[in-house]
Amino acid sequence: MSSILFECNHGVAKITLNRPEKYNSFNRDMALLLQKKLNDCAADKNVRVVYLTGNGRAFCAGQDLCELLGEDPPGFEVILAEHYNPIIKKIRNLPKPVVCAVNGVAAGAGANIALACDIVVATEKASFIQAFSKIGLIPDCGGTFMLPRLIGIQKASALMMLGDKVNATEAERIGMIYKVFSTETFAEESMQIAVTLSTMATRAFAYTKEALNASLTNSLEQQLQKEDEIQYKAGHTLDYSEGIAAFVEKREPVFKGE
Ligand code: LHQ
Repeated sequence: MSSILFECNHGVAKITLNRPEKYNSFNRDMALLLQKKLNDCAADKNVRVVYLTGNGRAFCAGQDLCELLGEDPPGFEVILAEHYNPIIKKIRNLPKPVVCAVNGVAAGAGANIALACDIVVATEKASFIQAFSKIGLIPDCGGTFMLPRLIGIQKASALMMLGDKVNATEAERIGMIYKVFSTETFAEESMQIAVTLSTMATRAFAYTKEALNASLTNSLEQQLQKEDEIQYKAGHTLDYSEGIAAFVEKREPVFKGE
């Protein structure tokens, strides 16, 4: 059985982390396969949105700690440079929205991969743990970049040092994630977000991501300049023409992501 399941329906590419007996923790094979699937999603114009989730009780428990003790384990420099950093960069630079549907516990790298996604939703049973401090490591996968920007440096420091478990409701309350859904409706409602996005103006989403990425380090002056440049590009898409035409004609737009 593959460590990553993949299916694509009506523009929604569903990527499922699939090592349930290991809480979908990452070994090298799963990390490289996830990168390949993200590359495929970026290149395939039929894919309009990516929906990332986990199989079983957990979303992802981060690094497979058993792999570190196995025969010929990958070194730390390999794990970050070849496994996790490319995953984070591919998610942030993917010119399409990535919805992360956190179906259970998200710990260590698993938590920070989720937080790198564009829209993060969770089942009420999910939780988020910056587990790194419990094993003497620092938060990676861009966690030290994203988490303080999401919830402020004070809460981020405390969660990273204490390794507290944050339940999904609290994660929503403090702005770590977008929304929590009940166990009964989670699968349907999280997928509905992806389906809705898949019918919208995909290239505008790519430009929105580009602008948001830039905003994380730009001054206001630089950011206004960036918006100026990118809005010009958005204004030359077919979806923009369609959006305007549909408004004037008082009908629903049919966006093709072009
Ligand atoms: C696991 C794991 C796991 C293997 C649960 N590995 N089996 C970067 C730089 C370089 C090196 C290191 O890594 C990194 C990035 C990182 O991600 S570092 C952080 C690594 N992750 C952790 O430290 C989390 C470890 N796991 C846990 O703390 C708990 O398992 C959590 C809080 C996630 C869930 O707790 P419980 O709900 O009580 O479940 P459990 O502990 O009973 O786990 C269920 C099974 O999953 C169990 O297997 P078993 O055969 O006993 O049923 C665990 O061994 C397995 N599992 N996490 N990371």
